[in-house]
Amino acid sequence: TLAALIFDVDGTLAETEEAHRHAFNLSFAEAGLGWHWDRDTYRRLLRTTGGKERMRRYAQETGQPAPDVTALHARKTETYARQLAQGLALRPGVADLVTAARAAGLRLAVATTTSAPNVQALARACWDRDADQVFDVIAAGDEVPRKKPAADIYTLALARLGLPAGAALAFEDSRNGVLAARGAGLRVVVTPALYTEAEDFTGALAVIPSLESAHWPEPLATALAGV
Ligand code: XBP
Ligand code: MG
Repeated sequence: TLAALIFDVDGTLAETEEAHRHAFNLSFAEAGLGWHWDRDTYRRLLRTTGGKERMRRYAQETGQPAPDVTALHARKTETYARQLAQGLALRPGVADLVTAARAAGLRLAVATTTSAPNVQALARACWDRDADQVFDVIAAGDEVPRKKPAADIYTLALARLGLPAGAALAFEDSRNGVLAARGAGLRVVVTPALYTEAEDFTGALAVIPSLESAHWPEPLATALAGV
């Protein structure tokens, strides 16, 4: 039976990647780096998960010395939080799914590549609550050495939940996320996002346009029936 839901953040709970992209670009401009990531460039760069890893990868690709990634990323994280504080919408169905899961006694977790402060910024913007009031378990960013598509962040979330993979269901928007969840032995439901809609989601339990209840696959529909 289903005891917990584990959510990816970026692209799954909300369409956050444009806010990330703008925050990266602002930090590059402030540093006088001469870098600018347009949408096509960013789509390609998203294959490298993690903001710091993405910046290092871009320097490598373009044959430039790596900048001070730690400082750039700290500024990027501040800028991102300020942007989210101005408003962010959850994707359709997310708020109701979280409410229904709570009512059904399911536990809620996050397994994300994004930095922990970004999870907090999203929870404040979308739920007006602290992230740890919305989610029982948060596994984020640099808590694991290997980011998605490695399974580590999902394995960590499961360990913190104290549950085997068979008792949980993961929610993702990307191929890297599907690979990570599957690597941890989880079933995974995919809601493709703006930057990931053309990706290959082989291995997913279901690929649905949104998390609205009309689309809920088994075992979710049964677990939440009648709440
Ligand atoms: C999302 C990411 C993140 C964000 C930026 O992947 O790759 O790196 O773009 O976050 P997923 P940070 O949704 O698969 O977790 O800059 O904080 O790393
Ligand atoms: Mg994602």
